Amino acid sequence: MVTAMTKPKEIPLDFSTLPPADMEARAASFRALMGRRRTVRQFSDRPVPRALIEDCVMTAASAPSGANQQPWTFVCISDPAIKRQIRIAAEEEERRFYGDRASAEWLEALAPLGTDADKPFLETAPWLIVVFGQRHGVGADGRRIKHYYVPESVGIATGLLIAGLHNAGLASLTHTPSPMGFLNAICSRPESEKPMILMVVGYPADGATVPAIGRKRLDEVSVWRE
Ligand code: IYR
Repeated sequence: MVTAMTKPKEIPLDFSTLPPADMEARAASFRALMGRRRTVRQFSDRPVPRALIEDCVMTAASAPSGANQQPWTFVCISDPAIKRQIRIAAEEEERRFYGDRASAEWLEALAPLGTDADKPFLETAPWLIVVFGQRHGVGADGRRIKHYYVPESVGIATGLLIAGLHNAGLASLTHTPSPMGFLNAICSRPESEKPMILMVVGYPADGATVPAIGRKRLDEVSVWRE
C-alpha cells in the first residue's frame, strides 16, 4: 500500500555563484592538479598523521549515495601487525592469481603495469584504508534495511577519497586483491559488508617510478551533442 508522505524538511542551499573567470581558472587548476595524480606502487615508510587521513575519509564520506544511505565503512589501518596479516593474505591470493587464476588475456592487459604477486607496500606504507560496501543496513531491532546502488555509491566515495588524498599531497594505490573476502576477518567486519577496494596510502619511496602509460584524450572519452 502506498502511504501519503509528509513533505521532508528543507533548508537553504549553501552555494556560491562564482565569476566566470574564476570558474574557468578553478576548473583548469583542478584538472592540472588531478592530471598529476599517478597510482604509486613504491611507498616510503614515512609516517602520515592520522588527522590527514581523517579529513580525506570525511571527504570520501561526503559522496552522494543511493537514498543517502551512505553504505560504506572505511577501515583505516596503521597497526603494523594488521598490515602484516593483510600482506600475507593478499600475497597468497595474488600468487594464485598470477600463477593460474588469471587468463592469458588478463595478464597481457596487466603487463604494461609491471605488477606481480609481491605486495611489500602493504607493510611499508603507513596507512591502508579498506573500503567496505554495506550490502544492507541493520536496523535498531536487527532487521535488514535494503541498500540501493551500493557499488555505485562506494565507487563515487572512493573517487573522492583518491582526489582528497592527492590534494593533501599523499600518494595512493587502488589495490584489489582478488578475491578479497579475507579482509572481513582481518578487519572484523560483518558478512553484510563487502570489501571493495584496498587503498594503500603514504608518501612515494625516494626515486619512485611509475609505468610510462598515458590517459585518453578528450575526444576519446567523450561524445558531444550540442
Ligand atoms: N589484483 C592484482 C592484479 C591486478 C588487476 C588489475 I584489473 C589491475 O589494474 C592491477 C593489478 C594485483 O594487484 O596485482
